[in-house]
Amino acid sequence: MTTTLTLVQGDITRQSADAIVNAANSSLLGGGGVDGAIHRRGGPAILEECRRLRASRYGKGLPTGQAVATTAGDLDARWVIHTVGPVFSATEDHSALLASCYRESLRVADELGARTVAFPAVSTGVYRWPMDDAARIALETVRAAVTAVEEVTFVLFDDRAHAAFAARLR
Ligand code: AR6
Repeated sequence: MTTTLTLVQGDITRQSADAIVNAANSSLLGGGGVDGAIHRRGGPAILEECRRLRASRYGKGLPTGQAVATTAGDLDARWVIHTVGPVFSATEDHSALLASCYRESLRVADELGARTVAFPAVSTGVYRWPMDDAARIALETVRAAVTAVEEVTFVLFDDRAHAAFAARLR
């Protein structure tokens, strides 16, 4: 089955989907950007579950490129899938890890039975990945993924991000 790719400009915490992906960090304990917004709007239930994950499976934190699900709290979704993007480096190529974030998030979505998934542009904020290259990796990876997810929506925060993804989607 083919997955429909859709682009939306806006705030991912206002999106309705089975699963909303969070651009988290390894600690799973919150931060700025998308992560801060998700915990603010999603409420304390998400952080509680993240703390439990840190106390059990992910004592050392969630490794870069991997993904794990929690409740979505008060968000209009059933789950938040937390993934940790790589920090951009001009000297080392971490593209495979960024691709892994999308692939692993979809794998977790499949395990959950999620049919609609909303992604932010992972690593393009605090982690400084150039938007155009991040859009290429995101779209190529999701297009190539073998998944039962029916619709992937990229929720891009501003004009520039939306334009970069739109140019790559054509
Ligand atoms: N909805 C959609 N996109 C957003 C939103 C939002 N509400 N807020 C920001 N963006 P970032 P990263 C865009 O920094 O680069 C956190 O502190 C933003 O403009 O959220 O993967 C974590 O805890 C950018 O294009 O994630 C980690 O420590 C994109 O989302 C670290 O930042 C990703 O920006 C992760 O950095």
